[in-house]
Amino acid sequence: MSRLVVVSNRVPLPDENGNPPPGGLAVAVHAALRKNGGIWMGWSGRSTGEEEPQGLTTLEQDKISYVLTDLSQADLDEYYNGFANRVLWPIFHCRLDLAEYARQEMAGYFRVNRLFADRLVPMLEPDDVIWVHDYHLIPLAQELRKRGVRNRIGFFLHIPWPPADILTALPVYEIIMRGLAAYDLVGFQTDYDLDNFVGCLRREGWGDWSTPGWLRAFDKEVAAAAFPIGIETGDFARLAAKTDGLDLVTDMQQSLHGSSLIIGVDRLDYSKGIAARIDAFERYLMRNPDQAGKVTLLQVAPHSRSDVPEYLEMQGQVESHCGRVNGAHGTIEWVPIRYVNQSLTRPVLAGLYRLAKVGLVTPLRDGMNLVAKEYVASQDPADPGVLILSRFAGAARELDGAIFINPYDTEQTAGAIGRALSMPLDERIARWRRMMDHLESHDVLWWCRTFLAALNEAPEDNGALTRE
Ligand code: ADQ
Repeated sequence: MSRLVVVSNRVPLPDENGNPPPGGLAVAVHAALRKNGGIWMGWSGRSTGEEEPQGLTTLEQDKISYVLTDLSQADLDEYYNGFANRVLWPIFHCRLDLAEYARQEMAGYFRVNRLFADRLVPMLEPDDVIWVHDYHLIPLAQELRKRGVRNRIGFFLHIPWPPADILTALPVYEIIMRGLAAYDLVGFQTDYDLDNFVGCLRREGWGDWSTPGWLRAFDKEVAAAAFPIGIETGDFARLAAKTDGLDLVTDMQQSLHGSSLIIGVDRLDYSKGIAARIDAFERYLMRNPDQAGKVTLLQVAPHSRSDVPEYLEMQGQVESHCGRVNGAHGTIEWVPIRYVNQSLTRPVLAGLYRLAKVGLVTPLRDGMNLVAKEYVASQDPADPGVLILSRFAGAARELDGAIFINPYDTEQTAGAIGRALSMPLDERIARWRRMMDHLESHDVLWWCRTFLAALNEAPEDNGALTRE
């Protein structure tokens, strides 16, 4: 059986007992790595003042080698904070207004991908299967091919792929497209993302479907499909069912004094639509003055990418929206929005999801959105809450028991909050059951297995044009 080699920007390291850190992706990929042994390579999280940092740490545990490479401060600024998070992230989330393109940062992005390739090549064995994750590392396969690597290489994009009109605003979109076409298998979250990718190929005359599941791209055959990522459904359901004793959840419940809880949980990112969500909640309060004191929104949003200026700006915006709503609608006894930037443990998160009558998941654009799935998996089967879900989250393609909203339509979201809070029990159960059945059969292990099975079926290095 082939060894698995996983490459991602960051590597979720196991604890001292060898347990993977919480998080579906980490758990599933660790399980796959343990099966036949393997390597997980990525950035160490350290940046140094050296121009070419030599630091490479290898940790061995349970048949897995964790290979962690240091980056220079310039690498970090240009590759991570620069091209990945100020160019690719906003463009792939259809926010051209926030994209800050700079040639130097693009050069840093390709330099780090070359560095990853240089460090990976000496560790590879001929039968290894390589799985690269996400937008930070799109050019990696091309770099590996240039170095003579003929192994199967698969890529999974965790974020959306934009329509051609948006992507073509990226000055180097052809290089990015060629980079992706150098893989043997390219996986997207949804069929929409896949269609957008094919649309980009067609628009420029660079390729199209040749047979179902196979694209002809830049005169090379590439397998391409949607592999919607799942969560650890069973674990979330079990955690949520036994959180009664968790102090934080109990305290939260008591502090509500019988009022209904609505929950939002997101990394503090402009793609998540948090400010618009708060506006919609305010709209609901204005339309339903009798609900004052009877409903509370808990918005949990840990800070993220605070080195990127657009994130700092958005943090200020969310804070001011929360302050405005609490000032205008709150009373001495009741704060309408509880806004916290803390990271919570998974048992607490599961308990809070279960406590909440409504899960409010309203991204403006999202590859999948795991919070929507975690909220559903955490519900009490006898008295489940209602998921309100943006039609622009990848999860909307699967969770058909949600109330769908357009997050740009404040009135619609406000109406959905009212509808969710008053939904009869039988309708809540029927909607929840449909979603839970799907999440049980399509959990994160299913996702990992399905992707790797498809990659193993792809013919080895079938590309001639990728090794220019
Ligand atoms: P993210 O943009 O990070 O992921 P999401 O899918 O919602 O978005 O995952 C966030 C994860 O962080 C969830 O597992 C959630 O429980 C956890 N989390 C959020 N806030 C937390 C808090 N305060 N404390 C503890 N945990 C918290 C990217 C893409 C998504 C895609 C995923 C996976 O942007 O679209 O779904 O990758 O492919």
